[in-house]
Amino acid sequence: MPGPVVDSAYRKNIEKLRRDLRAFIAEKNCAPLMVRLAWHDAGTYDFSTKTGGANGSIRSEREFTHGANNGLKKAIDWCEEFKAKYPSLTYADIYQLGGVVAVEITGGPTIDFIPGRKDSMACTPEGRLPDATKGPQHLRDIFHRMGLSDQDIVALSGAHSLGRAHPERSGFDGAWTSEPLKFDNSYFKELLKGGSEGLLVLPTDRALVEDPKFRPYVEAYAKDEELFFHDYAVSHKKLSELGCTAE
Ligand code: HEM
Ligand code: ASC
Repeated sequence: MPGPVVDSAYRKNIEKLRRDLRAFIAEKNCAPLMVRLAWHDAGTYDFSTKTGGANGSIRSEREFTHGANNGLKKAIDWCEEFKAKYPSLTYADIYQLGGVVAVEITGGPTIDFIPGRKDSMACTPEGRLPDATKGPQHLRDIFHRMGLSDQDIVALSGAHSLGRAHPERSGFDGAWTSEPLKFDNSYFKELLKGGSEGLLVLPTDRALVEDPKFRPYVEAYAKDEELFFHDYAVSHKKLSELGCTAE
């Protein structure tokens, strides 16, 4: 659970921001980028040293210039507008609420959001986020370091239901599904098909169907969208709270 309990004024501003984010994300069609921003702020967490996590540090120039964060400066700048409107809210809460609202308004599950994350400008070393050219062992190295499980890896990868890769950002090109502004279980269905004309499969996506421990989750989520939504909401909440322990 993130940080110390917040007071009622803070909570009220969170609910106002939630509405503002719904309107903003719908108007800009930027749900995918908002989810990626939340994930890249949180995904630097190292369980063993308790460094990184959902702490707003991605706004520091040293961190947003990491290769993995290409393209995210745009979303960081959008969030400055919300920080100016609600100065008491932390960047960490703003980024994570953005990710939660983006999943919700594109048709995905409701993700429980607990406010109270603290901000930091401490930049973690480059290389803590996954490298899309690698395989299952790399995914495990990266996500287990965050304290997340094999099941979390597969469930969270379902976020690639949203958005696309951009050659100028990652070097990859294309969307994972035919409706990249709709959050559903189509990412898993496409994975089991083994790739469709014009759609993207990263090496790390393919790893999920090839690895014998990952694959059963892919099959279950392709078959049962409710199960996927349930597990995704649990895993996304964990991701959104990495490094934010109650005091
Ligand atoms: C986009 C890699 C996990 C959410 C991307 C892109 C890459 C990538 C290469 C394309 C970036 C671009 O060119 O714009 C990976 C790898 C992962 C991973 C290797 C390891 C499992 C996740 C997770 C989430 C996520 C856990 C969220 C929970 C997204 C979203 C986009 C994206 C929403 C689309 C962004 C846009 O359309 O602008 N990812 N990702 N990814 N990723 Fe992941
Ligand atoms: C995204 C993304 C962007 C923006 C743009 C809308 O999800 O990757 O570059 O939103 O499409 O401003």
